[in-house]
Amino acid sequence: MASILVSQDAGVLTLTLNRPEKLNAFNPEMHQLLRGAIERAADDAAIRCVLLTGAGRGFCAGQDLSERDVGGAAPIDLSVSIGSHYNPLIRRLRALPKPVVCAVNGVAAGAGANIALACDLVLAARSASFVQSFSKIGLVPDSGGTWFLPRLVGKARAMGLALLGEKLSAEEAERWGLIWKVLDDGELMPQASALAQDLARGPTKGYALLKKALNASAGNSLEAQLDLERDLQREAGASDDYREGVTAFKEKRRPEFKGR
Ligand code: T3D
Repeated sequence: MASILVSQDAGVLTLTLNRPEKLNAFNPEMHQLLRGAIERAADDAAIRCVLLTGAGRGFCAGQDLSERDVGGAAPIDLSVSIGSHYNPLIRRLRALPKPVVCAVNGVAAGAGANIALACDLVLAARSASFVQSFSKIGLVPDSGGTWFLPRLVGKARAMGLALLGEKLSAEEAERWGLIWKVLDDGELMPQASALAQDLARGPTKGYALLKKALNASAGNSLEAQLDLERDLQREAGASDDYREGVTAFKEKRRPEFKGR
């Protein structure tokens, strides 16, 4: 079985992490397949939203630790794995000019938790949980964790999550503003798919621009952000979808966006 399942329907590319016996922990093949799928999503105009989820009872347990040989005396350089796999994945998810919905179906641990946080809209099953498990094995939160966490939940909670490595329930994650919404387990995939299909019918170009603006804001002054908004609005205003949106509003009908 492939370690990533890929399906496409109604403008949505669904990517399912598929190593359920390891709670969908990452190995090199999984990184490679996920990379190819996200590149396809970027290049194919028919794909207007990506939905990421996991097979089985977990979402993703981060790096597959059974692949790490820590028995010898030779120094271990994890920067190679981070630099060649995890960092490019986070950059690709953030830069993808289409919305990425993450349906966290179960435990999301280590890099698995932070990959979820790198997505644009995070939904979680009520039974799911988030664990910054890195400190339990002597590591530092990676895959953007030290950037996302303090921005999403503040430094005190980020520090608690990182130092203690305790499970945070999906409900608590929602209350803390770490994720968008918690859903009953049986509702997660139907609602995540419906949401992804709605987004796939939306103004894709506008979504890409708003994603760029929000992702840039954490590093910008208000002055710089106002200038960026002006420039992105120039682009959005030149899109077919803007014309369609305003026309549909005036004609009191639903807009039919083409994504450009
Ligand atoms: O190395 C590099 O490239 C650097 C990059 C690092 C990025 C990282 O992600 S580092 C963090 C790695 N991940 C972890 O430390 C999480 C390890 N897993 C856990 O702490 C727990 O499994 C969970 C909290 C995620 C879930 O706990 P629980 O009790 O629900 O499940 P379990 O019984 O622990 O796990 C079920 C099976 O999945 C089990 O296999 P078994 O005994 O039934 O054959 C377990 O070994 C396996 N599993 C879970 N996580 C991993 C894993 N196998 C390999 N790698 C894992 N990360």
